[in-house]
Amino acid sequence: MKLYGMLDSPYVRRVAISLDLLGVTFEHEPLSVFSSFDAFAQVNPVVKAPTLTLDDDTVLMDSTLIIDYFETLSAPAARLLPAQAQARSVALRTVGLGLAACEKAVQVVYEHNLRPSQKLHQPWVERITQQLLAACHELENQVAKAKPSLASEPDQAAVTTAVTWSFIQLMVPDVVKSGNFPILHTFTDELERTALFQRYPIV
Ligand SMILES: N[C@@H](CCC(=O)N[C@@H](CS)C(=O)NCC(=O)O)C(=O)O
Repeated sequence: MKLYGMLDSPYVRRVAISLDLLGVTFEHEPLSVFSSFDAFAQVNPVVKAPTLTLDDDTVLMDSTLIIDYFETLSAPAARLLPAQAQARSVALRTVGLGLAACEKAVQVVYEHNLRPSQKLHQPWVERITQQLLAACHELENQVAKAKPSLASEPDQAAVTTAVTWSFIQLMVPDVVKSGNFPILHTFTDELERTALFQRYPIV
């Protein structure tokens, strides 16, 4: 089983950390969807990171779907999302906010790094920046209220929150200022110090 994609992708990183937590053994191939487009296309013609190839050569993509597959294979007690409906809705809201924040941060990065500056569409930049900041504020409030598990075995809400925040601070620290999000900062700092997170460094 092989996980393709760079760990500076929050989607790849949340899969790697989740699989580790679930006790799944996998190989990691840090292939870039940009600098190794052709090599990536040999594995998955859609060129999306993360891509995960199963032992029977099935090619999976999309972090949530990959994690879902391995959650299904795991014993209920080992799963990273709670089974109980109310606790699950809280965790899913946290994960949803994290993923939305990642998506908007990726759009901001692509807008500035991939599009020629004379073709930048300012109203779109403003829209995605507003959405990114809204997702971060909602996530800050959500983590304050819901306190995803920070124990030695973090849950999916905790993993996605910390991976999201580290990615945002790496890629768009001038847009999302750390000082305005003290809870996310402290929460992530704690998880980034763990051996688990350090096995999958963002850079
Ligand atoms: N919803 C997807 C998003 C994955 C995604 O957009 N990954 C980026 C890398 S961070 C990618 O593949 N970019 C190349 C592209 O979209 O063409 C997931 O959760 O896996």
